Amino acid sequence: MSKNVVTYQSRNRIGLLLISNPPVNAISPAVITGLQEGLDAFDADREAKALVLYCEGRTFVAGGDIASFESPDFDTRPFSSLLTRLDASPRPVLAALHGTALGGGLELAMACHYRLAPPDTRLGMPEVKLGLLPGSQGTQRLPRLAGVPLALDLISTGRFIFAQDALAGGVIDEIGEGEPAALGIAAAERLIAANAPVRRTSVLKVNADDATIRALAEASDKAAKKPAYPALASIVRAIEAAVKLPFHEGEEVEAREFDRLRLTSTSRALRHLFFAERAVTRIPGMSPEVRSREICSVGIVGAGTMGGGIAMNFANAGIPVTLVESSDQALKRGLSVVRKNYEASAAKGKLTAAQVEKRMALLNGSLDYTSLSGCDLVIEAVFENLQIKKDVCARLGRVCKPGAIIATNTSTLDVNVLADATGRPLDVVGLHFFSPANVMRLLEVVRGANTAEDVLVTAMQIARRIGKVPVVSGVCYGFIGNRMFDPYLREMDYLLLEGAQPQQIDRVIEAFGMAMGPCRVSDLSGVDIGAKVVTEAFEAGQVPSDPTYRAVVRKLFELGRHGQKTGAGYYRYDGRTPVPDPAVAAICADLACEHGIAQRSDITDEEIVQRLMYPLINEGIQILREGIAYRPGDIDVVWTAGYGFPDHRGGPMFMADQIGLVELERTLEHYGRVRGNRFGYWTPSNLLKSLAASGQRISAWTKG
Ligand code: 3H9
Repeated sequence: MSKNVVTYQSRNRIGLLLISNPPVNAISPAVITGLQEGLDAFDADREAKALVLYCEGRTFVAGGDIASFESPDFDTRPFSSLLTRLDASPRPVLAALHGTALGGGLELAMACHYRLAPPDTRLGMPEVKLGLLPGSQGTQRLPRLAGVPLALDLISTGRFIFAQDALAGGVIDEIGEGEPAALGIAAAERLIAANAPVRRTSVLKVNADDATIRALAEASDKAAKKPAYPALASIVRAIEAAVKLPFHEGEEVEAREFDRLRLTSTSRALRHLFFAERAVTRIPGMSPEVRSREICSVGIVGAGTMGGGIAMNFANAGIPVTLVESSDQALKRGLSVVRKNYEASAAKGKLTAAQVEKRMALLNGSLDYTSLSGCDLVIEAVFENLQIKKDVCARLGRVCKPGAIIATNTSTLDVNVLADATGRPLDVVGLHFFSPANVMRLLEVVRGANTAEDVLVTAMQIARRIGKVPVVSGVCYGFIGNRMFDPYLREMDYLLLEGAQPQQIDRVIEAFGMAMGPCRVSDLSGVDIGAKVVTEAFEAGQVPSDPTYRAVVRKLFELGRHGQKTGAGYYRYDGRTPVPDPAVAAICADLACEHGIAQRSDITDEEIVQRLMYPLINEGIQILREGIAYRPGDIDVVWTAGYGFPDHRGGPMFMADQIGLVELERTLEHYGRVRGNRFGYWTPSNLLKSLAASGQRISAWTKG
């Protein structure tokens, strides 16, 4: 048997087939071979009256091995044939699940005749999140067991359900407590005693009632609205085949759809992000011996929108938080906003009233810094001003206990300067939360020049504990995300000066796939905030002395058009609805005239995408070169988890390879020629040039 990833043994007339393929028992070629050999052994074992299939370790099979999908000759058919063989077994086969049974794992379980699981087992078909559909009979078996509406729901959303819901939906047969082997053996003994028959999913008929027809029509409509995710339409076609065709013909439809989807850029992009999100916590050069510090309590300075949102993350994870404010009024206001947020979740049925109270009880307000002296981690989330933050950091340096971690939530200031202000820079790290901090998944963990290794490791672990996707950034202006955002916004303003309309730019960028166009984003986050950042960057010499740089945002601010909050910015607002405003075109025309910029009417959709995206990508490549980000995938995670970048494009670095580095360099140089390059905006990064020249890909790049 191959490498013992699968073993067969017989005990008291029951065959036991065990999969041991850590970490998640994914189906690899070795597992398939092992299962085939295990079934051979069961076939030869005439004493055995039933077979129990189960897994070692933390979970049942969590799916096909995603890495193997990259192989040019990957094929689902060997695994499907194995499932056909299991289904056809003349003696009962039981799957004893635990942990998670996902994708190919659930397909394996459904090919068995009986399925049992402890109550905390989670089941699902998450292939759609990889731009795929279940490729080994899942689209044919699940509708037969659970009906089309539930099967469509699970397969097209990829959501997981607990064992109780799986039992109610007909996906499993029994819930039991205990180790998988013991659970399976006990159930097998009962079946043998009752002389229970085999039950083949493949022979079940799919219920083609009105609910089925309605569910298929609705799923088809939804799929048509999301052409960037072709798996949705494939899923409908495969489930329709389950309704209309015999099992094996439906299986062929499914296999063809899987083969096609596997090669799409959407699936490649989503698979890339799956591994990139898991790679982010690996810190190059960090010894596995480095132990994290224990975090049992957290302090937060500042109970404003940011501080309150940050506090919610920790309360949600059951960690007590001390919130410090400078006035009783600010503290009360902050805590009442948090309560309102929780109550809004309760009103939507996402939390019970008891959970709201439990979380609120974990939040303690104080006006006194000394109440932070017992906290293991203290995060400052005060106003973004260097002197204010330095003062707060200095106080924290004095008041926090030895070994406590001090974190700054700055988005633009120098973490090294703030670290020095504490007098104990080893204990300091940047934790850049994104707004709304209780919702956004991304957390930039900023590693200062002196951040201790165990502080960094602890920051990454605590981030995971509160459900964030942490990405390490070095210290630079704007860190990874905002530094790349800068050229994107810069070109937005230039295009407006050149005659593009906000609604045109937003339409094109939203069609590209960004969650929201840059003009709407600017209005939502506040033109005043944007203008302040630009003005400060000018004063600090962080941007070139270009008088036209972000001239539009500065002008709108000057005119009191601060965005949605003042009813006007890049748009005029009818409530929260942006309405195109001719006044903006007039403001831009005046500005263009003032700066001697010729307006034109030939700005194409393609130019908008290239002007906004290509300099952003170029900046990302430069960030890699400088070592601010460890890996190209880290940048992709920052943008997809924090900036609404379309996941089906895999992130800016993945996209660079899709464009082609030679083409990217050529296009940057083209705009440098036609738009002028006095300030170096269009100069390709040296790393881009060298990779393009040597025919390499950016996503395969590692710092040498
Ligand atoms: C499929 O099944 C297609 C079939 O229909 C047809 C073909 C047979 N493959 O997430 P974690 C690794 S498509 C390869 O950090 P957790 C992961 O990279 C598949 N590797 O742990 C990580 O490695 P590392 C459908 C996998 O406890 C380690 O395991 N199934 C796979 O937070 C731990 O992962 C899915 O899409 C895999 N399938 O969460 C399920 N899964 O330590 C995807 C995990 O080197 N997996 N790894 O970074 C998950 O949702 C979560 O991993 C799971 C555990 C919930 C299982």
